[in-house]
Amino acid sequence: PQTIYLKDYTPFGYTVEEVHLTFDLAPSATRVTSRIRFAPTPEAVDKTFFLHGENLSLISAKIDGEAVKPNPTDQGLTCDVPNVPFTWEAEVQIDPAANTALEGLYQSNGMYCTQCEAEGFRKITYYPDRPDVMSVFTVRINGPHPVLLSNGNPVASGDGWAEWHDPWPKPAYLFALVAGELVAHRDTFETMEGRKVDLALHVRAGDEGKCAFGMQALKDSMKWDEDVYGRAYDLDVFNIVAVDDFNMGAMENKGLNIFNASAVLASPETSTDSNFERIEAIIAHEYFHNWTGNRITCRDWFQLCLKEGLTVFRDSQFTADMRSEPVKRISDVIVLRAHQFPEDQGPLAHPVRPESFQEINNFYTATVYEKGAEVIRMLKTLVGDAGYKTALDLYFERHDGDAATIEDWLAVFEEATGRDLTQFKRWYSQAGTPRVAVSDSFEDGTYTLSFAQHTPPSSATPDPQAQVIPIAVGLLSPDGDEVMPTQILELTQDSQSFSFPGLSAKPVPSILRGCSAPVELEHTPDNAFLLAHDTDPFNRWEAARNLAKASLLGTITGGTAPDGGWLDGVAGLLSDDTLDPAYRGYVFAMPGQSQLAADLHQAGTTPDPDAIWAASEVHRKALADRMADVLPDLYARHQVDAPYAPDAAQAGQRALGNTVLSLLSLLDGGDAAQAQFDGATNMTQQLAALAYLIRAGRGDAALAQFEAQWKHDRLVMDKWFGLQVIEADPDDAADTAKALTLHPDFNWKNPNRFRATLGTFSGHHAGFHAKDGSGYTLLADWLIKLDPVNPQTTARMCSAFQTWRRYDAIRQSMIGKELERIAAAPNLSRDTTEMITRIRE
Ligand code: B3K
Ligand code: ZN
Repeated sequence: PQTIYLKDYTPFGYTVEEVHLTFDLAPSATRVTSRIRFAPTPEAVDKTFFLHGENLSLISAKIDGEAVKPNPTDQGLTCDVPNVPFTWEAEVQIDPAANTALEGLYQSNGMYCTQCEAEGFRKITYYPDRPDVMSVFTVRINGPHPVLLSNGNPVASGDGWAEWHDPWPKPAYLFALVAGELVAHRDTFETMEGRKVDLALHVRAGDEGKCAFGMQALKDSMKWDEDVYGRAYDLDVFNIVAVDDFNMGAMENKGLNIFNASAVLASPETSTDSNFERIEAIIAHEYFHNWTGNRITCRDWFQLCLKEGLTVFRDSQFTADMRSEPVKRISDVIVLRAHQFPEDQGPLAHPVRPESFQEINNFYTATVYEKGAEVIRMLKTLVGDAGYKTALDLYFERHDGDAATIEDWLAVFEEATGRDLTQFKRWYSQAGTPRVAVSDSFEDGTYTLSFAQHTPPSSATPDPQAQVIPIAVGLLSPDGDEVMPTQILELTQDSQSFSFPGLSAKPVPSILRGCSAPVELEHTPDNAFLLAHDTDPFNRWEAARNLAKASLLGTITGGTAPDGGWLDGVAGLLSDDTLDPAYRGYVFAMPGQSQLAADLHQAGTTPDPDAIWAASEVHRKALADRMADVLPDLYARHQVDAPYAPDAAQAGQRALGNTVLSLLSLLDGGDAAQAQFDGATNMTQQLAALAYLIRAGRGDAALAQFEAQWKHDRLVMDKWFGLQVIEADPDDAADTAKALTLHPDFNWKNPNRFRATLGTFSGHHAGFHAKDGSGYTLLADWLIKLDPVNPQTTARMCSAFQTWRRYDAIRQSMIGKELERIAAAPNLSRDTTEMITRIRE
């Protein structure tokens, strides 16, 4: 496959003045007619008229009404064209029914929908399918479907047809079309500019009862973007469509967002509190793209973080405002460490702005999204809230309507704040997680903190240079009072010291408060002290986590018993009713098993997945024993009597209640869990209870009952598939997953069901890494089977193997063989080929 480089960027030699598309829908023979007005750019260096096109049958092509014969190339066509503005017309035929890759125009349960980002529009018609080509689209859809939707505003419609016009110039990746038998949940919103917007959520009949929450989340997002960023919506309608078959969460097509049903449909009976929170965040994310992504888009796909990092940052601010800021920060950092750090520290490492790729779909990564958001968070910390606001206003003012770059983004910050961001830009160009070593001293009333930064070299960044690292630090006196509130120290050198005079005793530092930078600290803080006294909720949680980690690592490597300091500290916090229940739930949560494997590897020890599993179990049990007396009361006090609401307050109660129930279940053999299962009136209670029953070895009856109750509901059945896998014992996990793939409802072509089963399995650390290699073989078998059908979902799941070099020689050799077997599969997709090649490097 061909490698594309950032340095090779050249503009297209033509502008597209307008685009008219007509769709005559038919499952296996849809006709797409395009009429596109092109004008050569006088200053263009490259005058080649090249249009992308993939899997298209060209029926006819004309220029200014005259038939032409274009020259096919392997990725599209070229054609001789006049050196003045001209009209290109083409008719192509495509086969949506055969499109299992779910990219371009495809069918999902009889309904037509599209997914064009990143390069799917070329599967719909011939077009310069690149984000820097922006144009105004008018679309006519002919088809016997009650609902016919495209981008922009409705122009006119009749029986069997509809016409849409989108006045905002957009790149082709934001094109969307939906046709089908759908029912609408409607509402309206009035913008701060006084524009009345008709909102609709289109779903399959039967799902009407799952729309209200998503609609509210949309209205909250629209209001929030006005209040916080001053950005109003800009069309007469905003449509959201839920589809069952979708490769990711959702897509921000202009005026017509398309959502994986799992990312929008919610009801108390079928969705957990975490589902509700995730749905709210994804609706916000896609809505926020209207300004950060659509009005200002990316010049080329290397700039993906320009829209994704910023939009993730914006949706995290939104969630923090809607719910709890510290809890949101903690959960974001858990995700960052679990997904982005391993990527940044393994063979898939790449900068936030990559410099080359073979298949761009492989770069919708935790690095581009989550580290991309962290970089913006640091930028805001460094320039301050006011500086950030001025810079963002300038960004919107200057670049509205543009296809922009990271250089453009940083330039507005430099101009708005006067700050030189030359060194800061390394966050966009260097791969790897910086490591920061900390030491300190105290003399004559002056406390000195010294930092040394070091980023391990990688093939993506062989020679990393010092980064600008904002380190939020507070100081506590030995008796636990805060003697210095949070200050931001800017670490810019390889090593650097900061002094704090005028102290009467050596203070206890609280470092990297709020996780102020995506780095790893090399530092042994006084965790028990910080757990008791830190004023920063993030670092207090971090202290509990550090204690748990040290205790677990002690058990894994030295067989020591769970640390009494950790047990006391956590038990104390769990019972402290002055603290937010959701926060307490997080304080209890222990580091994940693959996180422990990463820590062991970092410390130079080969991780043993079975030992990690066993130590985690021992710790859970020790905590349950330690708290045995208080658990029943704690459980009773965190039951919600009020009618179900998916808000943060109730969700926090249930989260803590369920945490307590998980401990109780280790002591009562699952009786309390059975009672909760039997009496559950919402999915949060039902699913948690089911999990603990499975763990207690008495899940069979409940699983059967759950299946009978929810057979008709795909999204709930995804949970049923996933839960059995994730709650299986390590030696059963592969067999459980395998047995589920034989279940009549295992539709492997549906990405949600495939991920619920095989994706969940690859996240079962000890099960996936079972000694006999059965887990590796199972996953490889299924990836080989899925690749010809759906390359994108296959390629994404290959990352389960990215940490393979951490493990022992026998496991490495077993994984190596599976990777080789995947690589050797005939006609392996470009997507999977690139992933496997990079992982094997
Ligand atoms: N922009 C889309 C992701 C498209 C992924 C293409 N493989 C969703 C989002 O980030 O909002
Ligand atoms: Zn996005």
